[in-house]
Amino acid sequence: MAGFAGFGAQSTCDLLAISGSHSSDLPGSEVSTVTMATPLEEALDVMINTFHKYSSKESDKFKLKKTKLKDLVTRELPSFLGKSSDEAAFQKLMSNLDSNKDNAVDFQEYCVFLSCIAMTCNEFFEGCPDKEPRKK
Ligand SMILES: [Ca+2]
Repeated sequence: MAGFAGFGAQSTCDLLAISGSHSSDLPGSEVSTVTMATPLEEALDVMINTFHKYSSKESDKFKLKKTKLKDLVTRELPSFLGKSSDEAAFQKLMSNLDSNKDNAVDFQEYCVFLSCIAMTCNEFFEGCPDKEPRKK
């Protein structure tokens, strides 16, 4: 992926080479396999790009201030927010995420946030294996 920060084309090729010969059974598919990201790689790309989409509007491009975090959660994670979009609940979320108390959410704190959501979703769906793991 073009926007995959830190993952140059060369290192992506190396990773694919390490992962074995899964493309060899499809003749002529080597080029597309190298350039095409897997769903997980795409998910990571989306995680990174979503952060920068909002952080790039700030004076510090590597942090999300409270208003931008609120924009991100409201627009990108609407099912997480649900109907509890009151200010107090959001202030609590912000204070929980801001582990170093600098009044901003940096990329590391954002990753912890997404990991927590992923773990919560995983625990939720462990109890109902027949359900489609798409919606809460
Ligand atoms: Ca912080």
